[in-house]
Amino acid sequence: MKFIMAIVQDEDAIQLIDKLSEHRFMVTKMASTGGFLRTGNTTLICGVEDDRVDELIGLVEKTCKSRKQITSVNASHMSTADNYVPYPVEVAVGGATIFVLDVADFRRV
Ligand code: 2BA
Repeated sequence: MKFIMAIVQDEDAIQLIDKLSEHRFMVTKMASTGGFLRTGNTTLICGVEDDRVDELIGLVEKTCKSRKQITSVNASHMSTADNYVPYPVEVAVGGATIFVLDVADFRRV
């Protein structure tokens, strides 16, 4: 069995959960925050049998879209503590970041 953790954009999360449920995957949704953009994203966790990992990842790939976001970065070389100069930077946020971990034990009690 594998433990899959997928970090997706909030905009895709509900559609992805619907798709996963339709295909009879068990899923838990957690609200999360990206360390770089400091904006909300969604982390989905799923326990799946080894032979269904590719099917699940295929659904994530089909459903989650890459998007560009603008974020403000501090131009430290141009600013001091009293002279903060943020400038906009475009960042491409991926469709999903997926971790696949081996499960040592799984129980429902
Ligand atoms: P954030 O940390 O908010 O990152 C959003 C996007 O900003 C990233 O998209 C990447 O394109 C860019 N980015 C992140 N850190 C950067 C940096 N130090 N310098 C320049 N650009 C940077 P994704 O790579 O698609 O990541 C989307 C979200 O997935 C991330 O949101 C984070 O919440 C999570 N994530 C990605 N890789 C991860 C990892 N190795 N471990 C834990 N979480 C990860």
